[in-house]
Amino acid sequence: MEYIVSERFYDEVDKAVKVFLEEEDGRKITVIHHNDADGICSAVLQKVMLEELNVEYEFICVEKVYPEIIQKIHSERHGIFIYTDLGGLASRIIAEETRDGCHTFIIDHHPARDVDGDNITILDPELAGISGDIFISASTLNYIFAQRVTEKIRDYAYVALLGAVGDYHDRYGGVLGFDRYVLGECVSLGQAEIRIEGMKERYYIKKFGEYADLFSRRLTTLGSVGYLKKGYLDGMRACFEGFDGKTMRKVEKLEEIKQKKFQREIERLSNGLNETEKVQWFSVENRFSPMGVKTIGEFCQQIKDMSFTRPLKYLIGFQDIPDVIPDLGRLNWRGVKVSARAPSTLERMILNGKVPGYDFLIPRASELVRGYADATHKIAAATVIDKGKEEDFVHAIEEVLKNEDFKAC
Ligand SMILES: [Mn+2]
Repeated sequence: MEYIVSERFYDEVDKAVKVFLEEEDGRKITVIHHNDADGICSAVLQKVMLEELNVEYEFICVEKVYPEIIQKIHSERHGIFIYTDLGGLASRIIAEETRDGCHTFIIDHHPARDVDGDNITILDPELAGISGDIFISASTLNYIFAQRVTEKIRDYAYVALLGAVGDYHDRYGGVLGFDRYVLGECVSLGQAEIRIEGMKERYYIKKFGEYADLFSRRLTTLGSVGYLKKGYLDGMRACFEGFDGKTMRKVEKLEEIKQKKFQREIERLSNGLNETEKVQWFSVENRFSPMGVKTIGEFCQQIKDMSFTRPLKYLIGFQDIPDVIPDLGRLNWRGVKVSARAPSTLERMILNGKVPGYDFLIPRASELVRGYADATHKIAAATVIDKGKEEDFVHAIEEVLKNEDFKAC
C-alpha cells in the first residue's frame, strides 16, 4: 500500500530534525506530553528515539499547558525541551520561558501560533495548511520525525497508529493522509491488519492480538481518568508489552470510579442547578479527583438533556484543577476548568444562528475575568479561570449576552 502525501511538509520535518540533531549534542531532553492516547503514544515514540540516541531524558505528562506549568518546567531545568501533542497555541509563552542556551521543540498537530525566536522550533502541520485534526496525529508526526533519527522506530509504527485511532482519526471510515502512510507502514511491516466491519475499517494489532480502537480507549482511560495516579505510565508500558491482567483491572477500576462519581454528582444535581437569567451552572469542585479535568466536559455532555436542566439556558460546569502535577509537584496557582455545553433545544438555536454560540461567548467572557479560552466551538467550549472567579465568569457571560453585538446570520 503506497500513499502520496504532501512532499512540502516533509521538508519542514527534515528541517526540524536537522536543528534537533545539531542542538541535541548529548544534552538532557525534557519531553512534555499530553495525557490522552495520542499523547501517550507520542511519548512512547520519543522514548524509543531518545533511547537510541543514548541521552538523558525526563517525561512530564500534563493535561494542559498553563503559564504556571511552563514557568515551573523551564525554571527548574536546562537543555532541550520537546512539547508534544500540546503547546502549539501556547508557543509564545513557551518561547518566552525558554532560557538562553536552551532549545524548545513543539511537535504538535493542534492549531499553532507561529513565533520567531532562535531557540524555538515549531513543527506543526496546521502551519503548513494541513489539518492536524484529520490527516495527522501527534503520534504520526513523532513517528515521521523519529524515522529521520533512527531506523529502530519502524518497530513501533503500530504505536503511531494507536495514537491516530485514539484521536478518532478513523472516524471517516479509516485513517487518512499521513496517518494512512503510517497504516501502510504497519501493514507492510506485518504489525497490523486492516479488517472491514460494516462500513468501517478496524485495525488489528498482531503483536497484542486485539483492535487498535479498544487498545487506545484504555490508554485514554489510564491517562485521563487515572491522571493523578500516573496511569499514563501504565499506558506507556502497555504500548510496549500489551495489557496484562493487572493493568486491565486498573482500567476497569477507573471506569467504575468514573461511573460512580458521575452517578453521585447527578444525584446531587437532581435538586437543580444554580441559575441566572440565561445561564445554569454547577461546580464539582474537587469531587472528580483523581480524574483529570477533561472529565467535566464529558460529564456536561452526559447531563445536558437530563430532567433537572433547563432546555433554554447555557450550561456551564466547573471543575477545580488539581494544584499538583504528578511529574512536577505542587503549583502556586489555583485554577478552575470551565466546560460549556448546551441542551439540545438551545443547541439547535445556536446552530441556526438565533442566539450566540460559545465561540462568541466564551472568549469574551474569559477575557472579562482574565481567563485563557482554550478550545471554543459553537456548541461546546472550554476555558480556564482562576479559582474563586466562577460566579464572576457566569456574570461575565450574562454581560456579554446583554451587550452582544452579535447579529443572527
Ligand atoms: Mn492528539
